[in-house]
Amino acid sequence: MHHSVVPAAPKKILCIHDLSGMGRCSLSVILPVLTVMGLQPVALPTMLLSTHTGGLGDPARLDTRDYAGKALAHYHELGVEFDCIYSGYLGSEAQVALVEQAFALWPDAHKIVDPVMGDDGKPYSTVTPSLVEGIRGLCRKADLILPNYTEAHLLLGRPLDEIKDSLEEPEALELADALCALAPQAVVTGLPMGKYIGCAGSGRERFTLKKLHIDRAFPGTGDLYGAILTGSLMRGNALSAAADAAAEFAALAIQSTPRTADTRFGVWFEPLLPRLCPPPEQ
Ligand code: PXL
Repeated sequence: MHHSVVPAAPKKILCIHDLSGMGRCSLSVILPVLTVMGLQPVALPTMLLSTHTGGLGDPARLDTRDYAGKALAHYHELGVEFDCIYSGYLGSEAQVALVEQAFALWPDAHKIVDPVMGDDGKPYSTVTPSLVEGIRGLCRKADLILPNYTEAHLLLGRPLDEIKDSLEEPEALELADALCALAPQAVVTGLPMGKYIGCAGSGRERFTLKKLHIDRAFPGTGDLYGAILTGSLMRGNALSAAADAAAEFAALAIQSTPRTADTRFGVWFEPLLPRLCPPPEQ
């Protein structure tokens, strides 16, 4: 006799990010990653752009402000329960309010905020002081925040000219600990640590990771990292294991991108996606 076992429904993750058609960042990276990890991403694009804003000229843009609030209301009316809400690039304070609205509608969801605001010691062109303040407020409502080194400084109100070329391990941990004044858990990425790029975590689990020698920078690797970390957490892993998996995959994607490739178009992660599939059930 066969016993049919009904599989558990894939966990649903509300992804509030922009959709940049080309350039391998935000939703165009997050959706395939979470899907191959066996999760159900629900895309709430905050903005449509032809490309990201990192060096490909002036992209065509469409703000989804009239759409996004209605989409949230629709999901709520359908009785959808989200296991996680994961936010990223937000183009305006209105989009910060949209994420706050989602947090209020689904208070039990695990709330992950990637405070996308800048890189390399510089804020992105769309980032104003009041947007930084709004995103800091959003971080205070999150369970976990994922700033890079530049964003950590912006969140903590530390001057950007204090950004160093290389950090020692205690300095990396101090930064992660300081971020826990905002949210119960924090992972700070992209820390220059000698010939390594480090990530430091604080909160319930304190850890540092030193990564392989990464000598090229690409747009979208923070989104790749955040998506894998989020997916791994939703699959039941501890934060340190999730952060490890994310760093390893991001490093591999960088190493797998030919040196001749135009970095503005992002890392060639697509052939590596099968590695993120969960092992088959026995
Ligand atoms: O990966 C971060 C990101 C996301 N979305 C847009 C961006 C960037 C970084 O430049 O421009 C539109």
